[in-house]
Amino acid sequence: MDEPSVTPAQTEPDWTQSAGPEFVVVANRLPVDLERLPDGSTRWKRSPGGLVTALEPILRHNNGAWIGWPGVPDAEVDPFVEDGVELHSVRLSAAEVADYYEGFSNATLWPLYHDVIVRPEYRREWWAAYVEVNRRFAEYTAKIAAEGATVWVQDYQLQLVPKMLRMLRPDLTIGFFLHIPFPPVELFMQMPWRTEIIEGLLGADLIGFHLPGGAQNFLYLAKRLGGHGTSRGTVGVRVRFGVVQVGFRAVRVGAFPISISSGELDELSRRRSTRDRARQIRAELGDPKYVLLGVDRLDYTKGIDVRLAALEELLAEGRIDRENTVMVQLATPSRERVDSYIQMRGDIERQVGRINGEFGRVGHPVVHYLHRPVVREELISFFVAADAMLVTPLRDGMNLVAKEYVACRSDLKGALVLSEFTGAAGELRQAYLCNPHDLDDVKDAISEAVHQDPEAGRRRMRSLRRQVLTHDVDRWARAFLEALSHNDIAGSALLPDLDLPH
Ligand code: GDG
Repeated sequence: MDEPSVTPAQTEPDWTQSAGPEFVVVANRLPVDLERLPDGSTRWKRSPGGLVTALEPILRHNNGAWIGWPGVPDAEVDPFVEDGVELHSVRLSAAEVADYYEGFSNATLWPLYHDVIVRPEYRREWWAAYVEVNRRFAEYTAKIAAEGATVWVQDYQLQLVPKMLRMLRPDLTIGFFLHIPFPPVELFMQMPWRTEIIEGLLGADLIGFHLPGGAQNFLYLAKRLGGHGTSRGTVGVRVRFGVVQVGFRAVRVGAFPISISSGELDELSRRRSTRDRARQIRAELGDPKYVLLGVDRLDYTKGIDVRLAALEELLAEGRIDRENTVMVQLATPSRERVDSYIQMRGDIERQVGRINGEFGRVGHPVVHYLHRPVVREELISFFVAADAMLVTPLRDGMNLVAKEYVACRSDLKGALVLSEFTGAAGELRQAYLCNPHDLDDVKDAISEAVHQDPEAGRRRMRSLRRQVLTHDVDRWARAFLEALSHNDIAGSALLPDLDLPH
């Protein structure tokens, strides 16, 4: 995010001579964002993320391509090559951004898949745009992929692409990975287009989720909805041991918990410049005894309100000392045109104001709140500076911030407070785990983390780091792609012991 702007060195290959890429990533967004400047000109800005870092070498070695939206409506961009990877832009109109992206993706699917924290809106015109845009991505992929290529489709915005693509190009190997939770049947059944979505996903050869629970939810729904319904009832579907048998085709389903570039973060966090900046941050905060930190996209799933409510009560009860404790909340702007996000931003900013009004002093607020992205180096310094990291989502597919904090603590200091409702909680068992729906539990976890015995804290951090440093994002990508390339591996190897009703 917010990295220095760059204009990638663009080279114009001769597309007519190309046999097409053998490995294609299809995602809602490209790994670079197009920016429109006030004077009407445009430039590219890198949007580095774990996914890009993990996939870049694989893309480069396999004559790879990335298909995605460049981030601004109505942009006509020719394909270009950056760092050995072909980047192909899919054009979205302003109306499609509103209906497919802000509407169906972020006001229907996002809340439905996150346990309906906010009520999902089911609008037929949004669905129509979702189908249309998914078709455009599928057609584009079908047009450029080499014969027999491997295609990896990413995330909830593109769930119809696997089936559409298979119909256009049966020669392709298709993988799909969902980055957010997959909901239980009782919630998913709300979706008016539930059959279309399940069948869309079943077009893949391998469907990956972060956790076995999501995979299990999907398998149950595949059995219930796949191959049923009106005109689609011609194909039989059987579900056994992590494999959905769709006619003659086997679709494998598995859990692949994503991670981060742990080694790189570890290295960056040890640098002198990072540590100096971390000390400086603490000094700027008034050298308090305890620095608490939250880092999130400003999203209602992240439970920013939960941790603020817990802090407010802990301060009121004197369990946390207002004189020597400071909290920093970095909240990256997100989905700012979606109604529920506008409402939530107001609520959180009122909460911050109330806490500071009640417990702060002039020149010494208790909560420092930033509603803007910070550059990566600065973020790493914040991780190094914080005594306790508060990660309290009501629901989160994985939560990379929790893993990033751990990767940055080679000093074995610091404590992680982590919601049980994140995917990361499955691996980070030595965190101070809490139920974000139980405010007393969150308060206890924060208080324990802040007042932890240093030796016990070091033991916990050592164990957390062992997990994060040995399970990085490369390992995640390799595990998925190896499973995808070995069609003969039974799904049971990926997802053992599924106890499914038949
Ligand atoms: C989705 C799923 C799943 C945040 N603020 C700044 C900044 N960030 C970076 C963090 C982290 C990333 O953004 C956020 O990742 P999360 O995993 O925490 O959350 P989502 O954006 O909701 O991601 C999630 C993930 O996909 C991957 O599958 O884990 O569950 O919801 O890397 O560090 N980076 C910079 N400045 C900021 O201000 N540079």
